Amino acid sequence: MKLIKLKVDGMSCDHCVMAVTKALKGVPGVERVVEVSLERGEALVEGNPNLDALIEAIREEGYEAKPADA
Ligand SMILES: [Cu+2]
Repeated sequence: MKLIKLKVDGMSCDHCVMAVTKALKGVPGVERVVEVSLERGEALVEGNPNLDALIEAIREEGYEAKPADA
């Protein structure tokens, strides 16, 4: 189990936050979506998901994502 932080670009309202949260919850290996922050443009996920799968799930909702430390 680990924490994974992503930078998420393009979120502009609470609906975006909900869409990203729901997308992340649907990725295999995600135990918990700790936080999706509109203000910081970040998402924090706990579990053992594939990083590319997380990014792809966010892209499918129409937002851009990358690892926060990249
Ligand atoms: Cu929105």
